[in-house]
Amino acid sequence: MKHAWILAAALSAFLVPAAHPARAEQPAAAAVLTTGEVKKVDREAHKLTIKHGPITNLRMPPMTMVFRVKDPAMLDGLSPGSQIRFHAEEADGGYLVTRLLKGKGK
Ligand SMILES: [Cu+2]
Repeated sequence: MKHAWILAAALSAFLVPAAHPARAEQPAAAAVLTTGEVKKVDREAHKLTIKHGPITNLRMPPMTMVFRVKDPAMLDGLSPGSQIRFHAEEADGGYLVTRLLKGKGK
């Protein structure tokens, strides 16, 4: 009986810290925002050309490239020269902006 209690205590001490990092990493990756400047807005094709900074979650260096946007409403109020922060993911052999905020941030 005493042995079972010690085993349970040892197990819970081992499991609790191990569960922690996995829980913390998930939302962090989706929250990565990259700064960029809009170069071109294509409302018909739902595409944006962005001169972007390093995209850590995609391991991509700074460059100017075309992204598709998840929601065409993301293009509202954007024009060449707009400063944005965005999150992009790899999708369908291209890159998709899944979140977009206007402005440079702080
Ligand atoms: Cu790029």
